[in-house]
Amino acid sequence: MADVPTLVEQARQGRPRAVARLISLVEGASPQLREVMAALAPLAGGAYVVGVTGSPGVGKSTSTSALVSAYRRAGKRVGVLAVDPSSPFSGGALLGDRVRMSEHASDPGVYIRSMATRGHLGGLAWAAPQAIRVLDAAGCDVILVETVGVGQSEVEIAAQADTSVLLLAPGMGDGIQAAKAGILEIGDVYVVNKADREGADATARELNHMLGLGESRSPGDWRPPIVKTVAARGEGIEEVVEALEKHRAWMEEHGVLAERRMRRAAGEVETIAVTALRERIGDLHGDRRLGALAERVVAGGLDPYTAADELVAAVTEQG
Ligand SMILES: Nc1nc2c(ncn2[C@@H]2O[C@H](COP(=O)(O)OP(=O)(O)O)[C@@H](O)[C@H]2O)c(=O)[nH]1
Ligand SMILES: [Mg+2]
Repeated sequence: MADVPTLVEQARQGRPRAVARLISLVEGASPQLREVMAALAPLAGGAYVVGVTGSPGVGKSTSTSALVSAYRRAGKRVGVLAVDPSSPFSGGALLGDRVRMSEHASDPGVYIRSMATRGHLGGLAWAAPQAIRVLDAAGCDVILVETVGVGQSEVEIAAQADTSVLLLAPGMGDGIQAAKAGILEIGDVYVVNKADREGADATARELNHMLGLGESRSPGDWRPPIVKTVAARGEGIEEVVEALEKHRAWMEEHGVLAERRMRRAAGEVETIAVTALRERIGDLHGDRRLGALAERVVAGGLDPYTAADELVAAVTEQG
C-alpha cells in the first residue's frame, strides 16, 4: 500500500515521482483512489486547464510543446496530459508525442503524462479529471490536455477544460468538415496551424465565416479569436497565450469560469454515482432480490417501473 499522505506532501513540493505515483493510483482505479482524492480535494482548484483538440496530424503536440515553452518563459509550472481515449495502452500514438515533448523532459517545472482511457469504467469523463486534479494539487499553474483522436472524445475533453483550443490546418478539409459536424461549437480559441503552408488564409477566412454564421451574440459575449501559427517554429504561439489569457479574464469577469467548473464537478459526481449504482445493480445478477422482482413482474403483480424503484431503493440502502 502506498503512503498517501507522504506522497501528497512530496507532490506538493513538486517531486515528479510522487506526482507520477499519484496519477498511477487514480488512473488505475486503485483501492486507494478514494484516499488520494480526499487528500487532494483541499489542494486543487488553482490550475488553469486548457484543452487542445483537433484532427490527428494538425499539430496539437507541436503546439502543446510550444505552449509549454511560452508558459515556462513566463515562469509558470505546467502540466501536460496527453489523453488517448481510443486505446487501452499508454504508448502507441502517444509515443510520437513524447518525442515532440522531449525538450521539456528534464525541466522540473513541467510534468508530462500520457494516459489511455479505453478500458476505464466511465471512460474519459471518469479518468481524466482525476489526473488533472493530481497535477493541479502538485502546483501546476497551467494544465494542457491534448487528446489523440476525434469525435465525441474531443467534446468530452473540452468539457473538462476551462478553455478549449481547437486546431485546424490548411489542406485538411476534414478540419472544417469536423467543424461542421458540431465540434466547431467547442472552441473558445481557434488556431490555424501550419500557416507556412498554402491555404492558411483561406482556412482562416472559411472558419471566420462559419463562426459568424451561428452568431447571435450580444455585447459582452465571447467572440472566439482565430490565431494563425507555425507551431513547428513557435510562430504565433505568444498570440495563442494572449488569446487564452483574454478568455480566462473574460470568463472570470462574467462568472463563466465558476459556472463551467460547477457544471464539470456536477457531471463528475453524476458519472461516479451512476457508475457505482450500475456496479451495485450488476452485483444483483444472480441475487435472489432481482429474481424475486422479475417473478412478480411476470406474474403481473408488479409493473417494471415499480420493480425498478424497489431495486434502486434496495441497492442504495445497502450503503
Ligand atoms: N509545416 C508545418 N508542419 C508542422 C507544423 N506544426 C507541426 N507540424 C508537423 O506536423 C506533424 C504532426 O504534428 P503533431 O504535433 O504530432 O500533430 P498532432 O497529431 O495533432 O499532435 C509533425 O510532423 C509536425 O512536425 C507547422 O506549423 N508547419
Ligand atoms: Mg499529438
